[in-house]
Amino acid sequence: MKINKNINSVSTISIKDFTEKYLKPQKPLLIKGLANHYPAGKKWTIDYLKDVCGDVKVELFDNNNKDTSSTAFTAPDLKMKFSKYVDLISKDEPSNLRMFLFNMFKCKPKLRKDFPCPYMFKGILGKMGYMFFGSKNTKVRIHQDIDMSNVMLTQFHGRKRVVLISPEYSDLLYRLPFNTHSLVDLDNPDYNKYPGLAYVEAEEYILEPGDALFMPSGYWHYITYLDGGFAVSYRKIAQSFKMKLLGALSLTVYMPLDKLMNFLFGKKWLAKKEQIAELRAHKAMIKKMIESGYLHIKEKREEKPFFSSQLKPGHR
Ligand SMILES: O=C(O)CCC(=O)C(=O)O
Repeated sequence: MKINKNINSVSTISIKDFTEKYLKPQKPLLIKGLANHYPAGKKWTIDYLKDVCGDVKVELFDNNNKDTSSTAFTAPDLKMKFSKYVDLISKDEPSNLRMFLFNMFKCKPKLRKDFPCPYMFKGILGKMGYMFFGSKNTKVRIHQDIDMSNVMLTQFHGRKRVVLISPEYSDLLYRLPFNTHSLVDLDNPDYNKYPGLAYVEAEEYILEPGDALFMPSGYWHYITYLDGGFAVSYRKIAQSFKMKLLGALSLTVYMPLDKLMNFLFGKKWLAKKEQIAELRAHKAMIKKMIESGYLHIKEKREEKPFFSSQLKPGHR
C-alpha cells in the first residue's frame, strides 16, 4: 500500500473555491485552523465542556469489547457521566472507551452557537453535528460512513492521524458486502492474506487542534488518536446519485439485512461475506494488472473460447 503524505492543505478558502475545487470533484482537503474562525476555537477547552455537559450521561463504546468483524452496526457498551469520562481520557493514558457520533448539540443546544456548521459546508444536514472523543492511542477501525455523506471533521483537542482512501479502492480493501467495513489492518497489512492491498493508494493527514478535514462521500477513513482529544463532524449529502442511492440502501436495506443474517447465521454469514470480498478483490487485482500492462489477454476471436491459459502474466 502506498501512503501519500503530500496532501492538499489551505488555511482559508472561499465557498466558491471549496465547491469547485474540492466538493464537486470529491477531493479531500485539510483546512488548517478552521475552528479558530468560530467562538468554539478558543472557548471549547476540556474544562469548559465539563462545565456545560458534565451532568450528561453519555454512551460509550469499548474498543476491546467488539467483534468488529461481524456487522457495521455497533451498540454502545456502557453509560457514564460525561465529567467522569472526560477525566479518564484527559489523563493522556490509553483507555478503550470512546464516544462515537454523540449528538451533544441536542443535549446542550447553546453549544451549537459556538460552532455552527462551517460556512462552506452548509446544507440540509447542517444541524447535525456529532462529537467524537477518545484517549491517546485509540483506533477507529477503517470504515466508510454508512450514509455515504460528505464529512467535515474538525479537531478541537489533541492530535489525530487520519488515513483516507478513495472509494474506488473498496474492492481492493476487501470491503465486506452489506457492510461498510473492511477486515484489513492498515497498521500491519497482511499482503499474503490480502494481496489486493498492494494496489491501494492512501493519503495521510495529521489533524492538530483547530484543523478540519474534508472527507468526500464514501471515503474510507482509519483514525488513530495521537493524544486524548475530541472532534466534531458535520455532514453534507453525497454529490452523486450513485452515492446517494448507496447511502439510502445501506441505511434501509443492507445494514438491517446484515444484522439479521448475522443474528441467524453468525460465523457462517461472515465466512460467506469474506469469500465474496476475496472474489471481488481478485477481480479488481486482475483489472489493475491488465491496466498496468502486467497481464494481457489475447483477443483473437477466431481462437478457441476463453480459457485461463489465455491470461498471460508478463510485460507487454
Ligand atoms: O474522530 C473520530 O473518532 C471518528 C470520526 C469518524 O469516523 C467520522 O466522522 O465519520
